[in-house]
Amino acid sequence: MKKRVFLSASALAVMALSSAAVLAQDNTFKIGLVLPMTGQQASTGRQIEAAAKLFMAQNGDTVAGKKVQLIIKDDTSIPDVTKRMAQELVVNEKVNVLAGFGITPSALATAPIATQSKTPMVVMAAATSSITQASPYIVRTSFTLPQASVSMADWAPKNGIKKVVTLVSDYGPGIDAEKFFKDRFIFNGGTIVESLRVPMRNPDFAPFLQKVRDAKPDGLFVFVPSGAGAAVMKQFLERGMDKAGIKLIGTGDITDDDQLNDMGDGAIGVVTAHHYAAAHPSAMNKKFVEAFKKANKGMRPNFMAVGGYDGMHVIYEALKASKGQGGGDGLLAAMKGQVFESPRGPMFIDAQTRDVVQNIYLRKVQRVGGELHNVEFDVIKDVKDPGKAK
Ligand code: VNL
Repeated sequence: MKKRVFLSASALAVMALSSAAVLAQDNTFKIGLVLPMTGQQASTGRQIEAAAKLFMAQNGDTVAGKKVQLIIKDDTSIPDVTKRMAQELVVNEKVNVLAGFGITPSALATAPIATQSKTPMVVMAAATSSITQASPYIVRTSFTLPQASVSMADWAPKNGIKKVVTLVSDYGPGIDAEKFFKDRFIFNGGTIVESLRVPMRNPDFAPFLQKVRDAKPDGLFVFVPSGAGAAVMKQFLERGMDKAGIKLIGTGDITDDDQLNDMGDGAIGVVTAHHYAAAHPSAMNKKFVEAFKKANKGMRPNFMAVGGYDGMHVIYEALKASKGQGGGDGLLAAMKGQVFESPRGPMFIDAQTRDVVQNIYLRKVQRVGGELHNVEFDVIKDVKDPGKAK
């Protein structure tokens, strides 16, 4: 009799303990942020991490009664590593959301994990059009290369740039940039003289730029991933290509706000199309840039940072709306169709495509208050990903 009482008491104690553990578990909301923190794409990881932390500092870490926990993993931008880390985050950490993804191959490698585990996957950086089609659990807060490239292909021929050589990084986003720029530019009466592709890892731009010089186009359209723009700019200027009358144009990845200020006066006048500039003149963006710089020893936010900041916004709002009910599917449903003001301007997550609809700005590099900036001079409003129409 005594023994039985003892047993049930201890059984009760075990039950109480385990339900306390369950409660603790239920009360945390885990975001697994997989980013390239080292290696060639480290600036992307650094920008997104800083932005995610700023968002949490500004909005608190308790949402819908849950304690939000950010778990950051460095995938060194190797897709197999990204996938393994995402798997560990889902299986061991039981994360509620996967987020980050610096490059397209990393996002594509992880898509099956999101699908199998029904975990929403917020792509904050990678920008190849097809990514959102790789899993119904993917939501994107960055941009797509077709959005920026088509806008550039409409601007260039109206501004005296009729013969163009394209130069892109030889992988997903570069191939999107080349194709969507080319098709629209030709449709608008322009001529593509040559299309060059450079390796994604450790590119040497010199031999390619020599070819461009010899081809004497009106313009050179470039896409390289964030972090590689400064090298292109340096070699373009060293070869005197600007003086030879070749206009450098591209997506905003080449005049990345993370590097632009160190590119020198040679960058002045370069026109690009993109969704975010640190110089975007809105009250919200001014506050964002100021707070970001203050929290990060003067570092200027770039388009990667805004993708991370808005990704956190989408996650927080989804958690509030679903009140943490309904698991991954509940969260995903609450991410679709969100409309809000971002530091970049108005932003909308298309419920059908789960992709971002946003303004694309035409910007020209200018010196403003002693710093080089992408200064917006025109806007194409509410651009859907042109890649989805196909
Ligand atoms: C990608 C696209 C990566 C644009 C980038 O920088 C970028 C990508 C790291 O999809 O891989 O600027």
